[in-house]
Amino acid sequence: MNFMKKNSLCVAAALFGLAHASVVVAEGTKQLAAEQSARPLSAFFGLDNNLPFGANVLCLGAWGEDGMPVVLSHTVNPDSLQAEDFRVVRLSGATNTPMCVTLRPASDVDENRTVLLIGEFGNADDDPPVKVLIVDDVLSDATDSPQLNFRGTQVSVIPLDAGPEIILAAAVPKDIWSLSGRGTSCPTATKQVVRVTWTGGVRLPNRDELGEAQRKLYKVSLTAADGSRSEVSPAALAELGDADNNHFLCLDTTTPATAVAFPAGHLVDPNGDLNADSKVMVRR
Ligand SMILES: [Ca+2]
Ligand SMILES: [Ca+2]
Ligand SMILES: [Ca+2]
Repeated sequence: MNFMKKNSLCVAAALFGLAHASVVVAEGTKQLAAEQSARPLSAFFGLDNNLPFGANVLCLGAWGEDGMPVVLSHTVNPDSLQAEDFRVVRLSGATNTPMCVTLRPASDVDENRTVLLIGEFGNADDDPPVKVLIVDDVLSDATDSPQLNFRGTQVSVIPLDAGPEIILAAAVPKDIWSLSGRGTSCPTATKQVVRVTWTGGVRLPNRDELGEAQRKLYKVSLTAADGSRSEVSPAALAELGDADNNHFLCLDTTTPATAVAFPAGHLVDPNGDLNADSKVMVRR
């Protein structure tokens, strides 16, 4: 595939946008640059030689392989995604191309930014993976902004024994959260929803789905129009039960959510490692 011509136009448009913004306000430029640069936010060595039998549904032969979710800065066009677009580099410098890549299980509408890499990427105790490179065209799917290409970007690998953390929180438009997806839905009285994306799938240490106690552990910062701040727990959690790395925080207030926090030590990744302390700003 060659998207270069189209992409160079997009880059030109993006540069023009940045130049314009820098004249208007320097701080805004920084924010715009951060928002516009397509890059992997995290690569999480979730399972080493241990993908369950059920993973064969995602990728034939996945049973017993390594699993590494990669969360991207932007949602992507699934048609631009191939295993050959990714290269995993081990500590020794040896490289592997994944056997498969898939947006499943995080494939509900608007979720398509977590790419699960499946294959053999080295072993934790002997030559672990240290870096993921995107070596060919992977394209963002937004229709209201220039198309971005992740080609040429890279990210360090979070080691196997590290716990999961929240890597992204974003406001979800009502026309998205009111759709029924594979997971549970927010109550009808909900006024605002924040999608929280973890570096990998999380469960309770007993493998159950999150419940009331964990709902209360989520802390959402609200910032009113007059600048005053307050903190609440979500009125409900949703997007549960679909085995992906996303949760919906269903809020019963219209005061904009500006940050989300979750304390360390309550949830585990598929390898059984407890979550790290997380606090992230909410993207709009
Ligand atoms: Ca989902
Ligand atoms: Ca391995
Ligand atoms: Ca989910």
